[in-house]
Amino acid sequence: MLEKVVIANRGEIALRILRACRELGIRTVAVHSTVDRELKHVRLADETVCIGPPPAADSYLNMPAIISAAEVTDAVAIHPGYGFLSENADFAERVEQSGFIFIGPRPDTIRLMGDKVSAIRAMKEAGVPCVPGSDGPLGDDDQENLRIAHQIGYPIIIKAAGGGGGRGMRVVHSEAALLTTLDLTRSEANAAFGNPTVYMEKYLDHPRHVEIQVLADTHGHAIHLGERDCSMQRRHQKVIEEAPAPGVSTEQRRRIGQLCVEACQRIGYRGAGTFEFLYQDGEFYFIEMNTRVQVEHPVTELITGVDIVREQLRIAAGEPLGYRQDQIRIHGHALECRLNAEDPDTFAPSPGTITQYHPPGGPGLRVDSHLYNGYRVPPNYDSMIGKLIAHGETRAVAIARMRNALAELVIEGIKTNAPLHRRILSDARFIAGGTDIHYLERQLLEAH
Ligand code: MV4
Repeated sequence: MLEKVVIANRGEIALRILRACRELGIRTVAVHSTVDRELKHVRLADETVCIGPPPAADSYLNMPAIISAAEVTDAVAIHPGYGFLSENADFAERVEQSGFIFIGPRPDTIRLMGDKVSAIRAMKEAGVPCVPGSDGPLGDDDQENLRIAHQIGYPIIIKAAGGGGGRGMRVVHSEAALLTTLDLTRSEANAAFGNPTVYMEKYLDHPRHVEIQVLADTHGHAIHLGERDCSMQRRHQKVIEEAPAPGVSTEQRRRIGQLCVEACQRIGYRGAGTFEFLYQDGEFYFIEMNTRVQVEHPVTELITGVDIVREQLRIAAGEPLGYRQDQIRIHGHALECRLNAEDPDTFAPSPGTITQYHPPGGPGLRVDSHLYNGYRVPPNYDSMIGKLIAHGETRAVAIARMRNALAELVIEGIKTNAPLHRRILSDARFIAGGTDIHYLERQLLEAH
């Protein structure tokens, strides 16, 4: 097994990685900014290295500082978590060139998936269903672009190859608006990502966001762990995730999961990954691939019993996957509520000191959080302060357990979005299941 791992992240995911390392007997190095000395995982780590001042650009995004921390502590590997440098191909490359193991896919795979045009091309070639579209980047021939859009049929969506996660896209409803919107999206993409490349897809107007979790080892084995539904979102920030996705049949899961597994084998994927799909009218359409562990990985862990972070560490150590596909079964249903330090009405960040913290408990409940009484939530980073994850034999049981958990939860000293979660968990259409990506913003928040 790996002897010592640098945890190049903070907050709940750093604690999650630390726990997985401990279970495997791996020593841990917590790297942290000056404002993060009091983080729970920093207190628990075997060694700590301060890597810079609070701004992420000077600490958690500072590649030389993180690699130096691995060098001075004699670590063998670096776990990037999610966000920060987790999907930065140049970082993965520098980690490997410095003689360390990057806990994630090969740098070339990260680069392939970072460019959305090359990601879609690779998946299409592997037989994964994609959204009808331009089949590559758009050129600068106006007539040709009008022809492509006409053939796809309006409405269409223009997306930046360098974008992803909702950045750099625009919907076009008619021919009259196509060329100016194309120009605008191109120049915005160039300014934001240093890459003016754009492509076109049919715009799906009421999809759900359904993603498939995969694991692949360095011996050519890959498995999928079923899907998650992440449709409950606001401004591209997921709020609640669940698994399995309401209405997806066992046979449909087997089919789309197998296509993702075959794609992993074809591209020599390594580690944990997520295939993001739009799911509309019973069909899956690939849009992007995430090459990191995701915030919402626990719902998959609860319904499959597979420890995804442990598998990431085992794969990085060169061990074969601990499971064959026929050993993966879906048990019951799981929900995750992301807890943010924010105003539940205005969504403004609400950093500050936690004066009272009483986490919920009971059967089928998991709390992934670095909070404790007296912890100060700094204003410098993402506002997520933890996750409540509920599991039950059925979706109704998981919902009942989550409602109990939200009723028990006490966090004082800062505002949190717990009241928003309580509202969603008692909404009739959420309870019915299968609401689309627009439901929270267009129905639930509007009506309020
Ligand atoms: C789309 C789409 C509709 N049609 N593509 C936004 C995030 C990025 N990952 C892809 N996104 C979308 N792509 C086509 N062809 C609608 C969205 C979209 C969305 C997707 C997933 C989750 C939330 C979303 C919110 C708004 C738009």
